Amino acid sequence: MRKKIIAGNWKMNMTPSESVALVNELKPLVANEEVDVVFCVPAIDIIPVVEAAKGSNIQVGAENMYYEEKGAYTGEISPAMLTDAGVKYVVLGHSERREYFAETNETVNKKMLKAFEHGITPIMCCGETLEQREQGVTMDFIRQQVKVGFMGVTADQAKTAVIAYEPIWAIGTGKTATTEQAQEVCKGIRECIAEVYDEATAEAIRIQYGGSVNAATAPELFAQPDIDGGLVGGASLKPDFGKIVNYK
Ligand code: G2H
Repeated sequence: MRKKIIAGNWKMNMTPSESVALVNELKPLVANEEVDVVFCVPAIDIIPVVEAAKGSNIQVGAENMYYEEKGAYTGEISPAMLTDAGVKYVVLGHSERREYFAETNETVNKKMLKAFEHGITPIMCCGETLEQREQGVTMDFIRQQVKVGFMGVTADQAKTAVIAYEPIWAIGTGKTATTEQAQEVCKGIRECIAEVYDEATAEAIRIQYGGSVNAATAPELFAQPDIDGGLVGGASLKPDFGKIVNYK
């Protein structure tokens, strides 16, 4: 039985002081030990959020990181900086990073390998554009993202990873994929993992759905056999997130 993982992706929204206020507001609302609860927050918010979340079930994630250990990479954050600050998860390859910051399957792969090396669990995002869906190439595109993203990742590492399926056309648009669409792709991703690794790895890996998840859509989405939780943007900044975490 896979434990559900429900992660907030704050994106570029909270200042450090706002982040502390939000954690304090949400802490009692997300106190559900039956699921893994992760707050993925901007780099500058990590330290105050880790501090504010102490003693709660909230685990803290980053929204990105670099794949080098250290050195002359102005503006970047290393994996060791994240672990030292208390980070357990990192979102990699979000479509916004692919679109605005030139992330490719190859750079995502380098970051995946680094994250595992440092004991950080990656939440690797994948998902198709509306055009790709209409052309019928959704699964081909996603399979490529997954295959390249996991290159060199061992089966034991892959078992601990999280994949977030986020159709680009559903991100921040208020247009959630239908439950059937989300389940179909998450199942396809699991089949891809079974091909690359084996059944045991496919059974263990957790696959989230992301894209305008809210308190109304979460229960049906999370009840699907291949959907192991959600990566939640807009609704993770509101008390609604408590309802999503307690979707049952
Ligand atoms: C998709 C999601 C979180 P939202 O990017 O990663 O954001 O729920 O606002 O669509």
